[in-house]
Amino acid sequence: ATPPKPITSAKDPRFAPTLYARVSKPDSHTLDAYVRDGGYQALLRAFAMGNDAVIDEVKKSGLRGRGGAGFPTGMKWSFMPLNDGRQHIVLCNADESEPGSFKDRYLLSEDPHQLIEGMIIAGFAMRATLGYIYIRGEYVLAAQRLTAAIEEATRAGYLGDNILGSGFSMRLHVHRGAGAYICGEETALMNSLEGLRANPRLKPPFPAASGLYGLPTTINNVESLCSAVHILKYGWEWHASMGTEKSKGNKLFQLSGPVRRPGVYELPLGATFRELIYDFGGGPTEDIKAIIPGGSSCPMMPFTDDILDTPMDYESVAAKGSMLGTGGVTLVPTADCIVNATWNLVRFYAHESCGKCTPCREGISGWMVRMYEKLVRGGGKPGDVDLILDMSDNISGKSFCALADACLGPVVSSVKLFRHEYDVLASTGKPMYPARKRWNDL
Ligand code: L3W
Repeated sequence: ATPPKPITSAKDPRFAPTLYARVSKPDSHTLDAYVRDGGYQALLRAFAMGNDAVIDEVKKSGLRGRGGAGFPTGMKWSFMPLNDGRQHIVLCNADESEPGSFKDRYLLSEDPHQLIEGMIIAGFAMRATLGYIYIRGEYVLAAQRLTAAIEEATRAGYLGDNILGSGFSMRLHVHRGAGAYICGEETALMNSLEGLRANPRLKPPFPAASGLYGLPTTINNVESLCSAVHILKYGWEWHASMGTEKSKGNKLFQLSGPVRRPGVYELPLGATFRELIYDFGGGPTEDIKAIIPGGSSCPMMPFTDDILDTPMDYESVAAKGSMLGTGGVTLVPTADCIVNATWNLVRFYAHESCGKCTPCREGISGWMVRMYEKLVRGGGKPGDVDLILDMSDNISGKSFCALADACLGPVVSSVKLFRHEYDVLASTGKPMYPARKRWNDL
């Protein structure tokens, strides 16, 4: 297939999305429309190339996991054992629950066949004849459309036995979660899928060695699997020609907060925050003091020219002390009390903690959330802010999974950036910026 022109800048007039190309088009979720738009061609190319060549193609493309961690996808696929005689499994993590992240939702509901094609390609590459899509329970329309799309694809011979005469067979199942953020942690997700309580498991062993039901498993984010379709369709060079030296390709960025045009924007990695917020988002509608760059777990950054001109790639955002994460960019208004806004996030993590390990159960769900409540309700005292930092230090790096550290992202960064707001509230009981109704209503 003729590849769309690679995008090297978000301002490039040739801007042509691939992942979101079909979103909002009539009947985009149906098989007929998908095939009409060139769907399942990538799969034919994958079958023609052979399993190992597909893994090689994804490796060379430079694709990195789009669920937040940015781990090289091709390398992850190559961890699967070869010819071990066991059932191999491909798992799709569609439990999108990170505050500020809402990109997978529309991939799932608007273009389910794109994901199905990505999963078959992944399954073929890794000799996995079984796949599960673990989707967050709240995504009802997406789950319905995905289930219908799997049925359609199976009837048309894209799933099931001997797919398109290739000799490769695969079955896919949709599993709906029941509303817990921790189920997005890959090992907790596997426990949940097995019918157990969603407690994370110890790593290593990593899923490729022992995953779902102890079988070799590879788990990828929705966007990663959809990206694989276009890599196979247009070739690794096309993907590698976009982005930066170490962060290749196009990515879905999400923009929320007080901005004229919030939404999901597909841009090359390395586009700047300024391009996303001003050129695409139309600019903020009120004064902004901070940016959360990649979903709520990623430390807040100040709303300065230096940050606005920072390229949105894994390395550049890390160099500024935060993380690109899922690319969920949230603007924090100046007029919002930062302690109250952070408390909102702390309550989220406290509520979503599985309670398995002490630093998270007692630290985040116990001490941290109570400290914030006390401060916001006006009952704090001057030493409380240092106590928050001390507690954070004691929790950091000591929890069983990343959830507690994820909570510390906004906590520690907001204290560092807006210490004066914390100090005023702790010593006077009054916030510098009175809480807006929407926070209090929660
Ligand atoms: C084999 C090794 N495999 C790592 C695999 C590992 C996993 C992937 C990434 O958390 C982050 C978190 C959130 N041999 C391996 C290996 N792997 N070393 O690579 O692993 P890891 O541990 O770096 O991250 P993780 O546990 O997958 C994901 C951040 O993303 N985040 C998340 C947001 C939430 C959503 C959502 O709701 N959709 O994405 C946002 O920033 O804080 O740090 O597969 O097995 N040696």
